Amino acid sequence: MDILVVNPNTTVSMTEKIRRAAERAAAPGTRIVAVNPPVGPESIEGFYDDALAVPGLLAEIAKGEAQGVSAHVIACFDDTGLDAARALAAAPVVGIGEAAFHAASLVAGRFAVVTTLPCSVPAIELNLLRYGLAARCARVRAAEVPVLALEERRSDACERIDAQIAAAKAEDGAEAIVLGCAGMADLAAELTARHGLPVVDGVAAAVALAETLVRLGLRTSKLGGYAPPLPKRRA
Ligand code: 5HY
Repeated sequence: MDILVVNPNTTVSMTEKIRRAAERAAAPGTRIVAVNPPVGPESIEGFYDDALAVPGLLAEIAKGEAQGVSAHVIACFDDTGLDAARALAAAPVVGIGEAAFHAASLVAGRFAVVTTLPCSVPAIELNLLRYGLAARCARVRAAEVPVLALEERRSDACERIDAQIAAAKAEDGAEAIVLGCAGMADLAAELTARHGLPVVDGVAAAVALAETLVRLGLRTSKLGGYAPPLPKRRA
């Protein structure tokens, strides 16, 4: 099967990091096609960037549909444009945030999310409510790390993420951690080992869930909110 993994921001180094994480998670026989739009914000930090990224994301989803991919993954932790993408697509569309929340809920009673900046927290909290999983999340923490700092080797991003994980265990009763940024995808294994609890990367969780949906023969329902967009002039 072919899975299209879309990084909705325009930072190619992040797309490549996401590609590597997706390929590590993919089962034999699954081909990962990782892309990012040529237009839109270089990183998504908060509601404004999130909205700006949607047109470019949807254009990539449309290309994937035309190519007949088996499933789509939206590789931004806000699940940018997820509902619009599901209305556009016949194939399943999985957001890395939603996937990570469900994976964490299957291995822990309570989890905490560690994301980048405070401006990214409300969108994640709203998604938890929307998905019916807010009761399972003890807290959404910000490590005070800009998204693109995760692309710089010398940044203190890892130390800041470590500190938030330690606090989530000590103060929030977190039994698992969800990494709240696609740019953290390469950190899950070492953080799991260092902190002694499941640390979930949404890219891997989304690829695995997308493969499962394809194997179950499940495609996006075309009734109700995910019905195909009505034909009209969209200037
Ligand atoms: C992400 N932003 O996964 C989100 C994380 C965030 O450009 N890729 C981004 O901070 O909202």
